[in-house]
Amino acid sequence: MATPSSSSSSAAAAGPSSSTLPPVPRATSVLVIGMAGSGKSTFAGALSDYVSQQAAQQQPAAAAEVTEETPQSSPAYIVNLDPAVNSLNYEPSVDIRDTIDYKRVMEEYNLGPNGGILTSLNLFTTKFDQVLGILERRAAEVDQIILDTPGQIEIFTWSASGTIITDSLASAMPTCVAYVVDTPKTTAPATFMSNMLYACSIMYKTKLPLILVFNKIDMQTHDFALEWMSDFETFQAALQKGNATDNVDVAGNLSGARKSTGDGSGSGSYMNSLMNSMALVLDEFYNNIRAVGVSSTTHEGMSDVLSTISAARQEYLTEYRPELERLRQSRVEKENARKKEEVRRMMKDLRVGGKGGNPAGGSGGSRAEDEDKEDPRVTAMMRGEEDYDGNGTLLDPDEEEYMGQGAAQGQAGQPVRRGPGATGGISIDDGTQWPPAA
Ligand SMILES: Nc1nc2c(ncn2[C@@H]2O[C@H](COP(=O)(O)OP(=O)(O)O)[C@@H](O)[C@H]2O)c(=O)[nH]1
Ligand SMILES: [Mg+2]
Repeated sequence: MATPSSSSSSAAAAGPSSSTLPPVPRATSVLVIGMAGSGKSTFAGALSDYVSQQAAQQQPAAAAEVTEETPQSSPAYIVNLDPAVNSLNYEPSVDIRDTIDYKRVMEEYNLGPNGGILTSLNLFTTKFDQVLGILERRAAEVDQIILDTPGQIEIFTWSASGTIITDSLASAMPTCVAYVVDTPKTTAPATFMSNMLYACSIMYKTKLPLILVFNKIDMQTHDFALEWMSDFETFQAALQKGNATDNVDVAGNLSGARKSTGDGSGSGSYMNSLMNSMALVLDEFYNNIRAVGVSSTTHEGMSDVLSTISAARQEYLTEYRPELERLRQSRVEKENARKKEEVRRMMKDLRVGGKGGNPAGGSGGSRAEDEDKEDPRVTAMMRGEEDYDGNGTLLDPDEEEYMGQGAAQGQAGQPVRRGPGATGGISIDDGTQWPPAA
């Protein structure tokens, strides 16, 4: 299992200076995702408070005096993406509820609660470019941009709007996912496994660094979870003690509640053998994942969360961003090649006189042969070379004069008179010539 590290971002990790991506900003954005009631909003507020407290403590007294006159930027910026939440324990900087009235969406579109959240999120996503503009500006001033997502986890993770929000955020700044787990409700192997599978699928879908945040450790220590993740046999032992849906005790030492049903009866059940196999599959995931325990109410473990976000930022810079850069580069190259090919085809279709393709003058070569030859004038134009001496003026072919580069009787780039006696012509695609030969 990856452990928290306090490494910070470096310019070198940000990639080459010829990057097609915007420069790496100061902020790291943290997408807070998790099941309903796991404590996402409480965690988002607590993280913001903690970051602010840390910043205030680190600020020297002299600097504090200056800030009384000139307001300093806040070290965290929170975005609420849950349209259905009633009250929040923090003051969001951007709130989806300011733009979208979730209840009206439900009424207007005749939807239930889940459909209402999904449609609200879709409507909000149509404005997300504006939100992203704000976040990009803020990213230069704050350390963290925290995004609190709707309780219905699948609405955010598997909807088009969730994907658009995640991808556009991740291409604008270092981004990681904080997957919040309700630790007291995860002590049964089955619920633990279900949470891990969810986290795993989110990690592979977003391809972003993921942090497992075991929340509410003031109620239940997360040691059992760390043990299950690091040692497959302890998870197997927990399964042997009873049904996969039974909880371990509050101390997390696998005796107590689970032991009371532990006559070995659970070990042979379908559920238990499924859990066993799943745990083996997830072994690789556990090796690449960062896990921290935190209490969003007491702030216990918050410093670990911060250092883990730092490590996740580093991972983004060394793994996600270069891949993003590569994809963007290849898209640009493909687009350039497509444009080049289009120009080449267009010039072939509009070939005007000249040695290679003068239909009226007759070159002696076949049309197929001509097509294989690259027209040096087209190549020159696309490269912007000096030897292209057209003046760039587009002339209406119906006008008396048009630009006939290399026309049989004209010099390259010289206007050629069309009409009786003109030898230039425009070859059109079906092999006929215009104007038709007399
Ligand atoms: N004891 C304890 N309760 C918490 C903690 N974090 C959240 N809660 C409670 O869990 C409930 C759900 O929290 P909320 O943030 O609304 O969850 P969300 O639906 O995931 O956003 C609330 O009653 C919170 O007070 C924590 O760390 N410790
Ligand atoms: Mg919430």
